[in-house]
Amino acid sequence: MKIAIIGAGNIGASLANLLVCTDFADEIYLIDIDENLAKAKELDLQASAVILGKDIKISSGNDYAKIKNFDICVITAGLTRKPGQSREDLALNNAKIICEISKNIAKFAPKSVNIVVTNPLESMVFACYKAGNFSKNQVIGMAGELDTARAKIAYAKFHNVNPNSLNFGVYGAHNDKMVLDCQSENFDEIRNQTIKGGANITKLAGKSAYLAPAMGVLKMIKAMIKNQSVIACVIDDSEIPAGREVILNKKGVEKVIYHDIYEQIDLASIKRNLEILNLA
Ligand code: TXD
Repeated sequence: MKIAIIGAGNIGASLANLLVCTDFADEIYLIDIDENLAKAKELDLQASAVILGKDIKISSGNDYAKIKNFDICVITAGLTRKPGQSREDLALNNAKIICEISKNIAKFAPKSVNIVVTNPLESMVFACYKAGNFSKNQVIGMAGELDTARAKIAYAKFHNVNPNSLNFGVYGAHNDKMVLDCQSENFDEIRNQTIKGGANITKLAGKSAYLAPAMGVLKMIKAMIKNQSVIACVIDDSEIPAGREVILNKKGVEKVIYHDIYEQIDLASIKRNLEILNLA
């Protein structure tokens, strides 16, 4: 697979390094507005690949013509939350960035599957879909896998079980309205810890989480290749993006798997955020 990573910052570079460890990518192209940063990551990753003896073509720049007919574009470009900022505070600036990037992708890689990571997630997924004029199955957002992992960790602590033995998901929006599909006498605390998972890291490190987000994207790429299910932000017939369980294939979303809990997703608030950005 030929994979472009647009935004060679923390998540983008971490993802690229994960791709070097696996066999999913034959070629990686890193795009960043900061070309020196992208070049530095390119050089670092090339050494990473040689350490493992992997033949992966890794290059970088700001030239969208280089992603002609790429299979996957991962969009991590944009601004991150500063301590105290909400994801929505980022919306206007990041929407402009995502729209510009999506138009460029549509021009050179119109069939690519686009995995959006930039926050606020649902709005950015929708911005990509609209600006690039992509079909619904071509645009997916990564956050549900991360929120689910955080919820499982919180649940496991309260119930003294292995998080990997748990089998529930977190759906809806990647914000304080997310919907946890689990039952517990400690539900409110578990929900609260899940919601605060990102902000805690930002408070400690002064920058947002990036290792687990990159792993979430890797899981999606693996699911595309192996036809597996993941939780992804997708746009359904209601034209509202939200985290749902989906089966992926190399063309993107093969099927949305319905769960009753989706009825609890606050679609109206997601829609309002789209309207504020003039996207709906
Ligand atoms: O679960 C999730 N979806 C998330 C999302 C979890 C954590 C963080 N999440 C969001 O991902 C975060 O709030 C940001 O919106 C993105 C990217 O986070 P990251 O930590 O990777 O940010 P960095 O390190 O600042 O990288 C962003 C890069 C940076 O190098 C900029 O120079 C570049 O984006 N950038 C651009 N590249 C290309 N084109 C344009 N226009 C551009 N603007 C900025």
